[in-house]
Amino acid sequence: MKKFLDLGNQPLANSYLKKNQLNQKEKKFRLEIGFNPKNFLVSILNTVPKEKMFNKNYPYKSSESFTMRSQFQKLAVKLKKKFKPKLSLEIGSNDGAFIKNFKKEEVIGIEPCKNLAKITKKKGYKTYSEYWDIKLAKKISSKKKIDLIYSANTLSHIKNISEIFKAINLALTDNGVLVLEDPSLLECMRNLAYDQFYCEHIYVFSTLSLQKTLKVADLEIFDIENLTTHGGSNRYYIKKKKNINFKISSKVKSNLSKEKKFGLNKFKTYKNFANKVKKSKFNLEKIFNDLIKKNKKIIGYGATAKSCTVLNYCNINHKKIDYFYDTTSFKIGSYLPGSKIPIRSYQKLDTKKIDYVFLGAWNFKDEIFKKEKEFIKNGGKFFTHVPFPHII
Ligand code: JHZ
Repeated sequence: MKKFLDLGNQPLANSYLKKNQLNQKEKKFRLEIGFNPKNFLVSILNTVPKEKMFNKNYPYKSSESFTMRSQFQKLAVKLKKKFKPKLSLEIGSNDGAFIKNFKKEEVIGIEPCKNLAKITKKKGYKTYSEYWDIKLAKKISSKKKIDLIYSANTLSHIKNISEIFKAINLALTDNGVLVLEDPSLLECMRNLAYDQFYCEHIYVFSTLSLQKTLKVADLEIFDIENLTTHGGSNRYYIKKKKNINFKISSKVKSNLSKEKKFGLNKFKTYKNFANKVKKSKFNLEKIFNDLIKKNKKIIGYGATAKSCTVLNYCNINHKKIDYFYDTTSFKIGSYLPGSKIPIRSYQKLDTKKIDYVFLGAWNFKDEIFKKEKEFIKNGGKFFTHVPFPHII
């Protein structure tokens, strides 16, 4: 791995602090990012044990956003129509936003975070609260193989990625399909969204890197959809190599050439990105300092895992942002890791109380702006670091 970016000492992104933990020393790790010139994988260099991140206290729920709920619902309808699966499985089923669109006897959830698995189990969905690996794949598919495996924003969180794909190959029927969705490295670089890098995001995949990694597990991409989700994601349709029933779409070739044209196969592209990130930090700090000098009241919107990287990298703490609004019950009343900014229960934005809003959940800008149109109409302002630090 060749290192290209150092985002400093960072706490664990989803380790929100309780009030009584504010004076305790937080565990930090060095967030450095590297590029592997052999298989083009971009990954964080110092990983945190999975049990420290994905456990019974996991705070993120997929169902929190209207955008995500409706996307999962539409996708489930589409996949059922297209592939007619008798048995489906989701790796990282979270609180059930995707699997709830299936009949209970036709879907299995895999969710190692016990607090989330409890939610789907309670609703009657078969859920294994375990980490996905070869052992679990064998256990589940020994009697009946899976026709459709779906995984969104999960496989990029798992270190031993080749084993993960081998386990998928093992569990799938010969005509089975893996649908995989994760942030796109190309969009992350284009948007200068360096906050896609944090402890949980071990990888940010490109088509180039996935193609090479899948090959090791005898799998291959046969179609791709470019999505706007999470600031730009790719949905990959993957099959067994020996399966000739699906034609390889021209989208695969066009995505590969787009990525090559951008230089995702070259180290110097990543060095350029790192230089731009440094400038972005400088300019975001400047926006904060200017607003503070003018005595503006600043709050944050959406206490995301991504925010942890930006806030800690750009030295933004509770002295610069009064509080964050977030709708997630697990997060309310706690404090963002490192920056120690309190998280409050969401209230409609009001220009009588707030001047400027830092958009932590910049990936949900459209949904949030729709909700807050009164605030904007009355002169309230949002600002973000994506694709460059600016007041919107
Ligand atoms: P959101 C998490 O990252 C962690 P985060 C994880 N590693 C990952 O990959 C992605 O999810 C998928 C709040 N919100 O989705 C809810 C409001 O308060 O960008 C969430 O806390 N009001 C698994 O945390 C946060 O913002 C709103 O109107 O970076 C959004 O988090 C909306 C729309 C959201 O993921």
